Amino acid sequence: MANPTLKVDIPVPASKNSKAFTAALKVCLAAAAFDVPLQYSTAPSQTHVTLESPRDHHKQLIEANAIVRYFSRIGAKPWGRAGEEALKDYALIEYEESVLSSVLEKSADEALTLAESVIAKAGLGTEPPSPAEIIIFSTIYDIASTAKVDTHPALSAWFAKVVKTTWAKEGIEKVAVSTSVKPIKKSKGGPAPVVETAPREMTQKLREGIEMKVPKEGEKILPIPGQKNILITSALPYVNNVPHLGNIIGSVLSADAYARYCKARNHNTLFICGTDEYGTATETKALEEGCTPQELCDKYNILHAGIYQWFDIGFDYFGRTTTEEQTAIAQDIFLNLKKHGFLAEESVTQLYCEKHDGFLADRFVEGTCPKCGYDDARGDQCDKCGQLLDPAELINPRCKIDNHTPVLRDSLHTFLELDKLQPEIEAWSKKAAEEGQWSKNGRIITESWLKEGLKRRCITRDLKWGTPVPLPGYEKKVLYVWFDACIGYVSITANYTKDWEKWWKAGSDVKLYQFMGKDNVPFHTVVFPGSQLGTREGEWTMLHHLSTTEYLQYEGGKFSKSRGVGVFGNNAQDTGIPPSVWRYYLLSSRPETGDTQFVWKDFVTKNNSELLANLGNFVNRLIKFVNAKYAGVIPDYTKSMADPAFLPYKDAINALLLTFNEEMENVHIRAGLEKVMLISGEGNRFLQDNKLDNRLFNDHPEKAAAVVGYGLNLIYLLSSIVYPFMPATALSICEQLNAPLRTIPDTWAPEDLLPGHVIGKAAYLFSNIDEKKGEEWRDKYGGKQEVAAADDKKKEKKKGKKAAKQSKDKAEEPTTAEVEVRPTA
Ligand code: B3M
Ligand code: ZN
Repeated sequence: MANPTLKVDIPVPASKNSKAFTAALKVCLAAAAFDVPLQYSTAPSQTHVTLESPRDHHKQLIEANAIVRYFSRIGAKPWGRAGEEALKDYALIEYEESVLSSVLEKSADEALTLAESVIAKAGLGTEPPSPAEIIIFSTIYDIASTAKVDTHPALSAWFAKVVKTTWAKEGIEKVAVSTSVKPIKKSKGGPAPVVETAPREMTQKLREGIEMKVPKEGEKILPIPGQKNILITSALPYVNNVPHLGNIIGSVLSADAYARYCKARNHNTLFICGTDEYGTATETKALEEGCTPQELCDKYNILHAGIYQWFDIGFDYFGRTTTEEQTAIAQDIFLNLKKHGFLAEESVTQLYCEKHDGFLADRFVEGTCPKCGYDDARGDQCDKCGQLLDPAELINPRCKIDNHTPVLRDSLHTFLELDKLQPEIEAWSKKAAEEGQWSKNGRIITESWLKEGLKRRCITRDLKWGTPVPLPGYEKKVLYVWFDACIGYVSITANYTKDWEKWWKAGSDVKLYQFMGKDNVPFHTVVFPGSQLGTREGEWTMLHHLSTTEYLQYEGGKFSKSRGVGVFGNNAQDTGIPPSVWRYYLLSSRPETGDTQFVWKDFVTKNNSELLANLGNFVNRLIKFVNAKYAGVIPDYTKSMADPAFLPYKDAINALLLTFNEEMENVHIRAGLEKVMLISGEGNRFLQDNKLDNRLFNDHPEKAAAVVGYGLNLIYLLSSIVYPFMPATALSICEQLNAPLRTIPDTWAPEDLLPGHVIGKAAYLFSNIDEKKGEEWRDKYGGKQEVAAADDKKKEKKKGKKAAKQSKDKAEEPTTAEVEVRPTA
């Protein structure tokens, strides 16, 4: 797929040993290495590079290293590594930022020595190069090409090799042209300087007022009183998991499609998310990886952000829960709840391991089952007889961590008295579910909790890694992750803007849309709203629309990291299939009303016979025709415009557009996407029926012009309705039309791209995927299917028994190894 051209402003450095030159070099090299089409302009007054990226709501990047990393993901030749490799590379970049650059300012010799030691160790020399390689090369480019480097063998060998690569030659030439600073060594026989040639006058003639609004540089998105202000959140992913496709469609991707829809309607919209970082699971994983919980979170936060960026998820802000704002806001809510009498304290007896000095979560205790005598029963359940257990019942209990015999110990905990809040929660949720059109499963789960009767819930834990409890005597305790987690939305907003209260304490001026998998529902519809109501601060922004999904299954089974089944985070990018195709597949099989399946065969079919055959074909056919026959200039199409033969198409398109907007306003994303493809189908039908070809062009020029004007305007409409689902595709269409991203109208008429407007060159939106490739990927990511099936059966059986005993807790299977706290009887 063609990448849209990005605009970059390059500083005009005084000399090549200046920061401005290094920054410009980094960007030019990265553009060459990863094949990113750039439109360069010079910015003599600035010392940094400015990149405007229409892919992410015209966000501006001014940090050269950030731009290099960005290009490495979005280029036509991406470096595109994730996981360990990406982290290593990132560490190298950090080294360049924090050590190498500052040493260089003081002493060139010392910098060369440092670079020598780094380069000897770093696994550089990939094709395309890694972001770190480009960054380090640029930083030492000046000294390495002027000073004597023979005394640094690794460095000089590497440097000599890099300057000969095509990307380095191209980038160095480019920087010379763009900054007017002569390159240091002109490699013989290298490509001639790339000069920006304008093949044609790219005249734009557009109807006014159709452009999508974008926030100005550095401007924070804030609610505008009296306007439609939309706050969108997607469930905060646990920091210690690598997300799989099911997680991605379950929250972030669905929320992104809706956020992009709102933005394309010019609604004032803020979309936030971040990683959920506290809890035992993080502590345990950090132990496993031999680092501190904070280090673990830092690492995985980057990993998550990278995966979402690849999927073109356009968060306005992606934060995290381990921040000072989180502590301040969570503690404030906690203290307000206490002040108004909604917290109670109780002593709880739990198993405690004196050896490692900690309370034990149920599954961290093992022992002999009191029911059947099996000697390897877990604290919560016996694997042999299937009985649910209380860990205190185990005979000869032992700590799973160190085999020590735990003792019973009392611990004081705080409980949120949801029972007292029930009438208010019930009244609020009835109204909100109705007004906000909650998804069906969201309503059912909430109703079942309320019907059962709300019980007080323990909101403190004996753990280290969490928000401190602001009460004396709780020094060794923290807030329960699930009390904390939803507050994360608020604190993440507070990290985005100091005016966060405008979003969160705005009462009815803000409509809150929340996206999540169904297992997260009660915390968003009962526990968090209950906490908000209990603070007695009446102005809280509360949940308006709840969008929940069922599960996406993988080839008839479940995703499982440990068994290697399913497509996880970076696997998607390893296939080389662009993000838009993944987004299309996932959104068109979004588990909106029931579980759906990821099936490789369908994936290939949808690409080939829907995207390529329908949308791709329509756009490509017409744009090629206009380039070939009209030199890209839109003819005067107005003369035959009133042709009554055209009317039925316009009516059909407008009828579809109306339902499209209705579906999307109600967050029926799958149905919305279906309408997009139907509208594109109308476009194909229109071209077909009107026989746009050489004959028409020669014999009936007026009609041909009308068909062209009509069709191109329909393509422009399509760019806007495609945008929520496939933003990169929308941008490519706009690039080909030489027009900016536009808003989604209520009704459509062919009057936005005007006669005389010049379109750009045609580029393929999609390409065919060989069916054999699909089979290969299925084999590769399928895991050991037989084992998986057997495993699943076993689990199902267990689950059945468990479910019988605690049916109500089903929606709340603890995902982290929390200490389940029960008050003493
Ligand atoms: N981290 C669970 C999950 O990742 C949890 C969501 C929190 S939302 C505030 O599914
Ligand atoms: Zn122990």
